[in-house]
Amino acid sequence: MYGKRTVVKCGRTIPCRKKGSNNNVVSQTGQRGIGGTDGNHPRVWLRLSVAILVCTNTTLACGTDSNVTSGGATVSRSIEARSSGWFIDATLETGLDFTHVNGMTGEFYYPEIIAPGVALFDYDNDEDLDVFLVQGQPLGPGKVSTPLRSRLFRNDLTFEPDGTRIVRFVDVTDMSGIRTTAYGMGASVGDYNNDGWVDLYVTALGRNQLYRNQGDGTFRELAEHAGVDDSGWSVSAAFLDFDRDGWLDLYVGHYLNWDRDASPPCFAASGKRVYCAPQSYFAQQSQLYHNDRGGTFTNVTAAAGMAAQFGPALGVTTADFNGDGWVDLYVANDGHPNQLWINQRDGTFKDVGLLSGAAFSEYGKAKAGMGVDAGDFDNDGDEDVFVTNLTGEGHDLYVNDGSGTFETRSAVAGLAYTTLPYTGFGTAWLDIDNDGWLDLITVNGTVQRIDALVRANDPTPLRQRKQIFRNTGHGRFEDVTGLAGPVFDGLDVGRGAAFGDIDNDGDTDIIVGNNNGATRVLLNAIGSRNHWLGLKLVTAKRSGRDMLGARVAVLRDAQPTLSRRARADGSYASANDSRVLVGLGASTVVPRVRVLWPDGRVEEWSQVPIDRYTTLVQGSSK
Ligand SMILES: [Ca+2]
Ligand SMILES: [Ca+2]
Ligand SMILES: [Ca+2]
Ligand SMILES: [Ca+2]
Repeated sequence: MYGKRTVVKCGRTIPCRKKGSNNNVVSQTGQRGIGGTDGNHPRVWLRLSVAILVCTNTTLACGTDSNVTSGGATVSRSIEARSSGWFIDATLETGLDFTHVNGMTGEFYYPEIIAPGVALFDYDNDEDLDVFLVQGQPLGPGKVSTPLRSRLFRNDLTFEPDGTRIVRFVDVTDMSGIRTTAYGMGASVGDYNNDGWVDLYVTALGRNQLYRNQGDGTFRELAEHAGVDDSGWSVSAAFLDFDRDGWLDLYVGHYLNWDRDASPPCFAASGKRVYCAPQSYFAQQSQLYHNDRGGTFTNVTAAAGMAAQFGPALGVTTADFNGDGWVDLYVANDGHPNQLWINQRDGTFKDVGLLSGAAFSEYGKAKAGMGVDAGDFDNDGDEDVFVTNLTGEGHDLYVNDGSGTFETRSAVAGLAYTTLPYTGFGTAWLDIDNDGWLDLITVNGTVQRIDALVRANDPTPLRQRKQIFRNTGHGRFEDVTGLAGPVFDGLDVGRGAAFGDIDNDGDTDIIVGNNNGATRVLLNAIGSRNHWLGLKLVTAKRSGRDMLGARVAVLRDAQPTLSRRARADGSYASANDSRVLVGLGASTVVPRVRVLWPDGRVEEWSQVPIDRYTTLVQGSSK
């Protein structure tokens, strides 16, 4: 299934080390916390020794000669040399063999065009990102003969003695106990029971599922027991500790009331059958659940003040937008005003989308709002928002003034007209080239048939290119899609996208979930040419749970402070790498790292090594 191997060799900035060691991953805390000597601790990766062989080559050549083995033959080529652009398509050689089925019947059932999401998470705690891929179901009788299941792929990342990285995904669904049956939409991840093993929440058209990670490679489905077995139709969800009690709560974004048997067909002016617009259906109420600590949740949607105001939610991201230390929530609604739920610090939220300037486009229009992410693109210390929209609308950039008030600068930033031809879904702020400025990627695909593709007898005539925008550092973005490589020239029906460092080489890679098509693995070929800081932020509790929502300030001499956060949410229907990866450009100076923990405490570290991942345990700074 995976005859080829994807390899990335150590480079100027990439420490290499021996096979079997945990490359580029160290614990800053040594004998303390989860990096300590507790022999009973379940984490495999903590027991791995750190044997680092640092490449001494000072040129990029050290990273330009890697090996790809196929069928016993070894082909020498590097990820950089193989790529004429910024990303390579490593789908086949990594073994991520998955094709989404949207269950279409020719009846233009609306849910056909909404999924699938992707999750990147380290379910087995061996310090590499594994992948969960959401599958559809037949939407009409008798159209699909074999059972369709979402799949879990384990990342068996290994390192050759020369530092070569080999990414190989192995389908472990059957042994994992994950057995999805509903029509899958998306996935979100978070360790809801604080045992150090990240859990999985699967959204669906139908009943959602909560898979508790049992720490032995298996999962147990407990949504009903936990009280989060929403039915209806949900797409994006997010774990967030909104009351700062140290337990992750859950927001489940709901989309539309759709009933297959009560959905009249829709037609274009030409008389041709088309997918109905979302305005054909009523929005469904999104849900907020409070974690009761004993493995169960309480629905607090009404108590939190969120019951009355809701739109058709597609994208969800959590961040502290007004800088008061309490996590807030941004919801991208389809055709309705987007919502900015500001945490009132008393268990309630207040939607200030309209007042804050983050609900509409700069021309006062409520757009389609699919993918969303928050990030500090202008390095002024606050969380800015990017939202993807429909073809003809253009995507939106909301720039935060630090207080949670936003100015829409899509056109000025160069993001309005360049995105007009595209229907964007998955997206993220990510520093593709690790120069310290957050760039943007969108994965695209329309929701109505593209005439030119229909005329060409394309079986999936919704396909579009992906786009990359480089942050110039001056409030503007350049469309550099043409530099991104052949995989960015190809057409797909892009929906979910998960962002994370799949090969642990210090740059952000991507898994793209395509509707009714093959999932793609895009490996970053340029980020690790610069220096970087990799942080895993965890609790001091025995479990060492990922501290979603923790904010990091990277303080540099004579350069702007870089503000980032630990998050898994954002994008569209997907879950991202919860580690924090910070691009440092050409600088080899070790910066100071200040962490604002989700409970409000602040700590600072001065000796965090660069060009590798370090675990920072709350309470362990010296
Ligand atoms: Ca793993
Ligand atoms: Ca857990
Ligand atoms: Ca900002
Ligand atoms: Ca990478």
